[in-house]
Amino acid sequence: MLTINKKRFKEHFRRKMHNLYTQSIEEANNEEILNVLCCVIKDMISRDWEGSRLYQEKAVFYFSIEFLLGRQLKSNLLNLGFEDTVRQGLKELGIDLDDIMEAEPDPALGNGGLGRLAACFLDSMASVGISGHGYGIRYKYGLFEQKFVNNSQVEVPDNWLINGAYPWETVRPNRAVLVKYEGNIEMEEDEEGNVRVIHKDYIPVMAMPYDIPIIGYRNECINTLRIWKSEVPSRDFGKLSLYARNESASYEEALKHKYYADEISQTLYPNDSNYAGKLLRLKQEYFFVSSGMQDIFRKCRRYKIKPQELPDKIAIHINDTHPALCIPEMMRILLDEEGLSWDEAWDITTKVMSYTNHTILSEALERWSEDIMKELLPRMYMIIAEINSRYVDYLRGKGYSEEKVKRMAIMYDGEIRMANLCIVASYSVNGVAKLHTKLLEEEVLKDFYDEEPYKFNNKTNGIAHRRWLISSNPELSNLITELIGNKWIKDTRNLKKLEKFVDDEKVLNRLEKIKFNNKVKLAKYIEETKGIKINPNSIFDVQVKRLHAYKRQLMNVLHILYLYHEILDSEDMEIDMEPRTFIFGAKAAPGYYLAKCIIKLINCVADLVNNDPRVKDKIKVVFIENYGVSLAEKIIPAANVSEQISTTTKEASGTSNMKFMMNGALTLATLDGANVEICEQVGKENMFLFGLSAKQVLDYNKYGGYSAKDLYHSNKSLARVVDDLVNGFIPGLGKEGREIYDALITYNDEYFVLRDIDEYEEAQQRISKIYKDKLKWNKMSLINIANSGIFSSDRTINEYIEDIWFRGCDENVQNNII
Ligand code: 26V
Repeated sequence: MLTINKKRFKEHFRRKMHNLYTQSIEEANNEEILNVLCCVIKDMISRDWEGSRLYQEKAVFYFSIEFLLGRQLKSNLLNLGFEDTVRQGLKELGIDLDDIMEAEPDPALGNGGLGRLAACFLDSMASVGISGHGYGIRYKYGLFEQKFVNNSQVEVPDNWLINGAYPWETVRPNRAVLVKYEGNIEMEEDEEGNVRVIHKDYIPVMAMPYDIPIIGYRNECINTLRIWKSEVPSRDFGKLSLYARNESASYEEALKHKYYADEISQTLYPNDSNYAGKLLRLKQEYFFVSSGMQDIFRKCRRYKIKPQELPDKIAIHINDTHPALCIPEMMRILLDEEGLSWDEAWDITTKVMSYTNHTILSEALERWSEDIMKELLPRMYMIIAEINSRYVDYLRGKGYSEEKVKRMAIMYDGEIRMANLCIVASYSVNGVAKLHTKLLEEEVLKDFYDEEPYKFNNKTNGIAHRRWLISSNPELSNLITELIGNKWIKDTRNLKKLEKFVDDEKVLNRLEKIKFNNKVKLAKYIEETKGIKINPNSIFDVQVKRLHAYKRQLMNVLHILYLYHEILDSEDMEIDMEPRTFIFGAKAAPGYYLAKCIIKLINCVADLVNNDPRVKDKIKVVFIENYGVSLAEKIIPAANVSEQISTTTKEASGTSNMKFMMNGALTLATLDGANVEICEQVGKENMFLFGLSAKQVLDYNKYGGYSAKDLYHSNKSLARVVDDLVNGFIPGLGKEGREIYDALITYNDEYFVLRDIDEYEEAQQRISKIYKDKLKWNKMSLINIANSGIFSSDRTINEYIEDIWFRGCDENVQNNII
């Protein structure tokens, strides 16, 4: 076990400050102190980090175009067990650790759920002690910073790198690799008659790896997240100098080449639902896939692992379809570099790849145009075309109708369907919650499930409880340890032991006090940043997640308008309700106009309600700017109500639902995604459910029969809030109101907001009623915490290890079908 000694730590710190900055500690600013502290910690872990890289039983490589890490200092100190000593040591040097923690940048290299899940998985892989590493992109600009100007979202670039660097990273120039774009593929025959594939006249881009240590919880396991930066090849790459395609290229061409290379890792695409088919995005996908695959093969060659041994030695995980090119890239290396036959290469590749699907929204499915693929990545195109042709032959050989062959083909109508490629080439395909997996099997991917049912499995998502409970809610975490001991930290199933305190009023009161303290802290933050005073005794009702029509922030805000009318209508403007604070946090994709209109609506409603004295502070509405990991850590521990109100079937899993539950919030939800499993854990009496069932939604979608207009005409209070969107009732809301009105009424309310809103309102009333009975509320809260253990990502990762990565492929897959 790594240990730390305060005296030596202080000496090390002082020395490092001098070495890096030739200055004393007193002269340093917080950023410099942070940098020195990170260097000291990296020094301390260097031996374990080196050791973890040595070849273990089997290594997992998790490819993801996003890793939404969040700040690392607190979590690293927690996992190392160094926090107290470092805090004390720094204090003696006149430094407050909390100030340094606040100075750390929050790398926002992801959009939302998918990227955050990848980060939780890294944490859990290290903490359960497997050799599991991430491959991704080192975007110069992460997800934009959100500002509100006149109540609308404005995007500001996220310049997260301080002077071009990140304190936790180590650049490894000797591990740089070359990624080849465009050019021509030629076949050449050597003297022995072997055909060799040669890629000519390509554009070379250098991928420079930056390593971030991923520290396991008190177990000496340190894995690596390797993210790649694109650069123009340096002269070290021999012939591949600046003047790539031809040595006599002009200065202008050289500059063009530099722009071409730099652009690739410049920015994260800020979209997480709408597939746009942009060329640069495809360049990004191939960039990190090719670098990662080459890196893996370099490692394997160094350890003298033969290609045939790969399925026993490595597992490659494809996180959504963005890294799908792992499949043809592995084929390329095995065919063109290792000289294997197609059948041998295919056999190995399909025993190594596994794939997770994260959404059933059809607009998010990646389909690349064949023409773009052919032009940009000619060798990838050839290999995909060969996979497709063999697969289509196989399907026809089974006598399937052309309709069915068409649906299942990888290439069709000039497009390459990346999900189909992943399913055909992976030995495992999983969804991220039970309901989602069922929908994949029975609806979205039914043809494939009928064909190879043994490939399909569920892995319900989870969250890193070390970050989302222990480090973000220390008071609650300490109470839990005081009550049931500390075994739950390593195995969260032990949280169940809390149930025996369900009738213990003392414990329940302490739980309430902790929640109250967290609410006071959040209220302070909100007052400081937004100037809005909120009442910590009010119900904190929170919806924080990306803004998307299917997540139905709109239903939440229409309900607030409804309450507002109720207050104004009531006698003496007094209605019998517990005071509420509605808290929102959400970024909209910059090009998603309806989502931006909804942001504006929420902000305008907030102004209206918060500034109307007749409301007498019964309701407050706060939209916290720039929601992200660091803010989530402040907001979630302070929530009483967790809003998980997506249109049933649309939210694959959700993970904030789990974070809220673990922190004692009660869930207001549709039976969508992992909400179903939260319900299985706590029982429907310990949450607030409402809304259409999955079957009802599927039936509406299949057979029609839904009319938003009919609902609007038959329900006066509903019509009133819908009319508010366009009749000037909400000051400052302009054309955005019409846009939302049209989505609801003219375009028939795709996400059934008007269909579910009455039931939602009733569920909200149940909340108000139960909250009055503090004892009952606290009991429910305790039951939620006690049953949240299953949602630790340690559980999820152990399932991936057992059922997928270490088990390898099913014998049915071993006799690969094509
Ligand atoms: C999709 C796309 C589509 C094309 C444009 C760029 C882009 C970028 C990211 C994505 C991924 C969207 C899928 C996603 O984030 N799904 C979320 O995954 C979470 C983790 O499994 C899950 O909890 C959420 O329910 C699901 O929406």
